Amino acid sequence: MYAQMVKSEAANEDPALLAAFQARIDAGEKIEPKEWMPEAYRQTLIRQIGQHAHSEVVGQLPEGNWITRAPTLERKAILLAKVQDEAGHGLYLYCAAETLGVSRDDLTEALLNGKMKYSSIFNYPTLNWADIGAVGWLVDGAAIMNQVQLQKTSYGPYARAMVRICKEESFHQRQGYDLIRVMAQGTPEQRAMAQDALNRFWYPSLMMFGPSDKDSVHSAQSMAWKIKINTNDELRQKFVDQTVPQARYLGLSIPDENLRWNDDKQGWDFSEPDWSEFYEVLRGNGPCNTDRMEARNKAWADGAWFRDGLMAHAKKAAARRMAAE
Ligand code: BYC
Repeated sequence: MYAQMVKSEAANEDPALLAAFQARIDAGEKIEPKEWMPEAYRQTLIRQIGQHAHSEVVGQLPEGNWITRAPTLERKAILLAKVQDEAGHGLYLYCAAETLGVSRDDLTEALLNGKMKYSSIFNYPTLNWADIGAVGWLVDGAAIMNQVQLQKTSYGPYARAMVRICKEESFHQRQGYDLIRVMAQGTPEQRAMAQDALNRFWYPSLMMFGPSDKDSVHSAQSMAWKIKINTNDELRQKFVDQTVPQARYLGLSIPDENLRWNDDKQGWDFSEPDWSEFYEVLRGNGPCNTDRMEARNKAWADGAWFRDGLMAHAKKAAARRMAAE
């Protein structure tokens, strides 16, 4: 339905404007907020940036739950800083989406009423401390693999937001790897926890890149517009190639009996995730979908008085300014 909508809107647009727009994209120019853009380009960006922003905010939930249970003061401070960074990423991304003419409230309401998504990965639980290491190592590792290329995306505000996000994600990935390294080199019980966390987070992390290219609805158009620079499968392959040696260094096993080095492609062959599980999670049937949405709904309801106060203050300040002029 989305693809049909995009096509019918594009059909009403001036072919000369569309061609000039595509020429700018092909020449590697950045598109800025007040410039003409096809409606479908704008809608695609709102969908992707909005989904990305929601992911950053919902992504705080599985980790925030562990701040009070971090085993040392140092780990607590690191986790606190990381979770605060995720909130910041959400804010930069909502700001980037707002430049496309949609309000942050509209985006939040679309998330709460199920019209918008957030990353599938955050519907999996963090059961123990090793999971916090796995989230940093694998989840942030997968996120940064995607986001590095998004620094080159064609929409200026999105590309610029990505620069700072990538710097912070790099710290997030390293702290996760360091945490899991300490556990992998710890007692037999800690080592078993690290392996168990890898076992549970491996396939959900592979799913973060989206469906395989043959099933990806938006990739072709998004790549023609340079919203996406790499396909889902290209990024998934790069992630596997980066992560396998890291796991080996730790003495941990990737839970995939088909994992083999392929000399021809100079990369690893690996098993695809269970795509039926992925689509079930997208339909709202993952282990934590209900909890995550309850937490977001509660936060939105609890914050109503604060949003009302801000609006009342802004109105009074505007009235005072008008009176003074
Ligand atoms: N989860 O045609 P496709 C983080 C949907 S947070 C849910 O390939 P596209 C972090 C897709 O939306 C980082 N849905 O789509 C935070 C589409 O459905 P709709 C999150 C998914 O957009 C806190 C349908 O499947 N990163 O790092 O071309 C703590 C068909 O897919 C997923 C981003 O958001 C998924 N995994 O490509 C720790 C990156 N995959 O909308 C860490 C920005 C696909 O038509 N987003 N779908 O109903 C992207 O790069 C792209 O949107 C994707 C998907 C690669 C994810």
